[in-house]
Amino acid sequence: MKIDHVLTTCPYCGTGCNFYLQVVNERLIGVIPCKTDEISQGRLCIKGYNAHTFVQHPDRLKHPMIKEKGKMRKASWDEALDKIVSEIKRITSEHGNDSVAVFASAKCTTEENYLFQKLARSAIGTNNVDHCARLCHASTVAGLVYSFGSGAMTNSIPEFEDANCILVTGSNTLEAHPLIGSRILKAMENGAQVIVIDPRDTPLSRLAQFTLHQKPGSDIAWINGMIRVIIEEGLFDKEFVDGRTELFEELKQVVQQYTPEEVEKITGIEPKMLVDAARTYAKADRSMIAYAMGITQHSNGTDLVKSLANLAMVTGNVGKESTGVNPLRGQCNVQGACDAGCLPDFYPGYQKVNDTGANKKFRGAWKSNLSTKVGSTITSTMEKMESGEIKGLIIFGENVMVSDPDIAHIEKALNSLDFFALVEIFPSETSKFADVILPAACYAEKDGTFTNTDRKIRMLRKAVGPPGEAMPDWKIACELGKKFGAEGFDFSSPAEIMDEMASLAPIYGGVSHGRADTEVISWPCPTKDHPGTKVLHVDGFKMGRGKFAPVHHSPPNEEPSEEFPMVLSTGRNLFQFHTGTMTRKSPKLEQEAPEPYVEINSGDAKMLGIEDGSRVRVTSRRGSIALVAKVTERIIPGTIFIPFHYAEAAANRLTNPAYDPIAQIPELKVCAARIERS
Ligand SMILES: Nc1nc2c(c(=O)[nH]1)N[C@H]1C(S)=C(S)[C@@H](COP(=O)(O)OP(=O)(O)OC[C@H]3O[C@@H](n4cnc5c(=O)[nH]c(N)nc54)[C@H](O)[C@@H]3O)O[C@H]1N2
Ligand SMILES: Nc1nc2c(c(=O)[nH]1)N[C@H]1C(S)=C(S)[C@@H](COP(=O)(O)OP(=O)(O)OC[C@H]3O[C@@H](n4cnc5c(=O)[nH]c(N)nc54)[C@H](O)[C@@H]3O)O[C@H]1N2
Ligand code: SF4
Ligand SMILES: [Mo]
Repeated sequence: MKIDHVLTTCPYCGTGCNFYLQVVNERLIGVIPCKTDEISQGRLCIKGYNAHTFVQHPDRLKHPMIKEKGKMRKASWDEALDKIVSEIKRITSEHGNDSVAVFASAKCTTEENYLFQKLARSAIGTNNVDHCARLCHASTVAGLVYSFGSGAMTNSIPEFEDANCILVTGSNTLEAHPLIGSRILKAMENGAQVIVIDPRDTPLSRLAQFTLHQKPGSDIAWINGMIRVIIEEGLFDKEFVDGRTELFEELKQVVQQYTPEEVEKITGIEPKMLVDAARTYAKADRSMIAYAMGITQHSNGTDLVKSLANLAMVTGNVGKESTGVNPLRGQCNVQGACDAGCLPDFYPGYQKVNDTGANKKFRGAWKSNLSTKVGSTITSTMEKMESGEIKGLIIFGENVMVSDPDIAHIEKALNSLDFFALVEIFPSETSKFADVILPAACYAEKDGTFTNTDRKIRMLRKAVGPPGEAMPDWKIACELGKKFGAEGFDFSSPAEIMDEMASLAPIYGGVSHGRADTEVISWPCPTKDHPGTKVLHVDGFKMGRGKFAPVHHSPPNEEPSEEFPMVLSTGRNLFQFHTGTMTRKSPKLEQEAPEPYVEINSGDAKMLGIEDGSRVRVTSRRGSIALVAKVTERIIPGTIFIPFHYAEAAANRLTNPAYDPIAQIPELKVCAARIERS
């Protein structure tokens, strides 16, 4: 019996580890780490080691299906694709092109995402294309584009090891990006000071030299407070501030009122701890900031991101190795889906849809009349579905009935649609609402690329064939494009699709499968002989000077009240991934974290008569769920935490759909709730 080893990329987090899939007779039997991979260095986390287990699960979708009289029946590919095209055409001819929306997928390859947005823009005629980045790092893209001119991670994963100081906030790095977390531990071994600022204890905060706990939603106050200390004590980088930035005086004015005592009132952080942390960050030669959802998922998420950029610029920690502002991107290919233009305001390579030059360029290339009207985000699409303005929806690989805030509202929105098509690998909570379901090939069954959080192009290589009649998403998008009658959907391989994207998106100009097969390239990579770019903004910012943002603290949209006295935060655990369609089919992962739970501080639990392991009910203004209590010291009094992985007690029944006005990212990290014994 022959065992094949196929080198590919992990389908879970944005770290982008490579590993070998082991194949015997078309069966996947295991995962082997890859020692020569620059990112994973021969190690993996438990999700990576189990990434083969869901692929050949019997529940995989195997045939196209059409809903008839409320029941799903098998259909041929032709029939199902024709149905989608005729229904979408009917809707657009009656209500205009913007009455349809497409959700792309950060689980699909960059090549596939390139085709999803091309399908929306060129074949259907709308910029209504978006994906889960909206719920994730939309505020990073908006905030860092304002501050630096580019929304991506400024530095690279290996550089963590050489930093002298690492400030981690709103990132549970060892559980959500374990192989980045282990680089931070390595940095500590090398002598780096690590500062973790998080409302909960995380595995990393327990090891860090500095652990500060703030009230959820209070971050701008401590960031402004630190900047004030740094300026007052002359610890700022005058040369960098004078030479490379603007609006410093305005920033200086705004931070004045954030004295350590004032910051304590807002955040609960002790003045001495704040001052010590500020000094440590500012005095280190090379300080890195890493952050994730604890910063971005707020109704002022864009201001929060800008605020972290202020802190880095004031100390000159941008444009050098082992410094910078480093948003840890979440999904395996959320970076690539953004780069490929699955955003309502950008063509591939962050070229604005309402820029006449860019519009002309893409019209010429795609031979199609493209709209210059900025499209609708996921957040506003849900509202427009409910009001009847958007009537047709195609989703490629998202599970909105578990992942989007205020599920009762999502349910109403999906029920209001005239037509809904879903491309998936498994039946999901969302698939119950679909009129047509198409079966897709998953990561192990196709070629293509993911772009990881530090902008590296990572190859996916087909290890096994897809189940039943399932097809890779890129082929599905090509078939749909052709049936819509659009030009430019005649691709015979993902490599060809990447060539087209590279010819239109300058940041990918030098990227090809030929190169990515043997080299590790980070974009921007404008030409075939360009080596790629590890550190951004070395010689300057895209728009000239880096821009400080004088921003003030503002409270979350919903604050505790008598009826809802607790602050509810939501997030992740190590073993499960998102809505669990994949990890909950992996026996080892499911065994470790099998059921929904809520973390509550031991003092609060005692007061409420709640014991560890007892059944409780958590209720917010939008819904109520029953689950098990985990009594812990890990969380600060007055707050509770629920992982959003479990459909049977979905945290998003409770969450607040209020969103950031600029990025339209919902406030998934704070809402008011009540917890009681059930
Ligand atoms: N195991 C696992 N790994 C994953 C994922 C998964 O589902 N499971 N998902 C991937 C994806 S898409 C993403 S986006 C990343 C997310 O990765 P993370 O953002 O690290 O994960 P979260 O659990 O959402 O939240 C991070 C931290 O924010 C803290 N926090 C809550 N409120 C606040 C606040 O107001 N301020 C601050 N500063 N912190 C706060 C929480 O206590 C938590 O420690 O993980 C990726 N990796
Ligand atoms: N309360 C709360 N809610 C949150 C968050 C939070 O912290 N708290 N975090 C938010 C964040 S950061 C994110 S990124 C979102 C994630 O939200 P989603 O993207 O909706 O979550 P996933 O479960 O990753 O959904 C991906 C779907 O794609 C399918 N899939 C996998 N591979 C393929 C493929 O190759 N092709 C196709 N067509 N389908 C495929 C999977 O089966 C799965 O159903 O959730 C958000 N929701
Ligand atoms: S760290 Fe992320 S990419 Fe690496 S093995 Fe774990 S889940 Fe996969
Ligand atoms: Mo995410």
